[in-house]
Amino acid sequence: MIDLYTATTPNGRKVSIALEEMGLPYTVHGLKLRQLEQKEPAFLAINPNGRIPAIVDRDAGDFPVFESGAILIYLAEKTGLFLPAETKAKSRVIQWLMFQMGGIGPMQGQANVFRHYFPEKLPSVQSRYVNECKRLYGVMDGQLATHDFIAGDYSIADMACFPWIVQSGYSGIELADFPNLKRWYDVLDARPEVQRGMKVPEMARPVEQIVETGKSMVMT
Ligand SMILES: N[C@@H](CCC(=O)N[C@@H](CS)C(=O)NCC(=O)O)C(=O)O
Repeated sequence: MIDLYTATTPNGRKVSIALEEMGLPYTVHGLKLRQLEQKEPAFLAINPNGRIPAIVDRDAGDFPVFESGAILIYLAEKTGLFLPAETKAKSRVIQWLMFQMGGIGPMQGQANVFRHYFPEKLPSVQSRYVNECKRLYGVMDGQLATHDFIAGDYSIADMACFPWIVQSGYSGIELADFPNLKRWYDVLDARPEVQRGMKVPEMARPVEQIVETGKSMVMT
């Protein structure tokens, strides 16, 4: 059994999508980020960085894993699914996973902060992050012009990117400007496992803390 510590954010949902796709049984612990449950000592013992997601593998001596990309690799290696064993194919998946972890995630996260939460309106800063996101979306769109999925076959790299692309409109990006990415998005969006993973954790917060963004709900 896997314990999943998560919240209603893209980084959390990468992991619930992967757990659903891999058919692994898991228990969800939804953390209230606004109440700083992720900074509690009990959670810091699992993730010293004090952020979601994190997992504890109860079948592996209560082994804790933090950082969503590391969690996806751990789960893929545990199950032998969605990460090829062959060195070059595996490298391709990890390259695109790192592209998401170091690019799409941080840049789109900052775009959201400066567009929606930061007290001052700083147009040049907003443009900086939104434009960098558009550039990264263009890179994905180019890759998907010649590939069905981001790294060849469907993999943990796709699972890592999807919950961020779901939020494109909220981040000031028009998905229709990236037709190959939109085609890929529609394929993933139709998968029942992805749909189930995107619903984790169930909403447990007052509605005024939540912004409706198309099919996904994100924290304000
Ligand atoms: N690189 C980390 C980022 C994790 C992260 O930023 N988590 C956010 C939610 S998506 C969080 O826990 N924010 C609350 C906080 O920083 O206290 C990962 O991919 O796991």
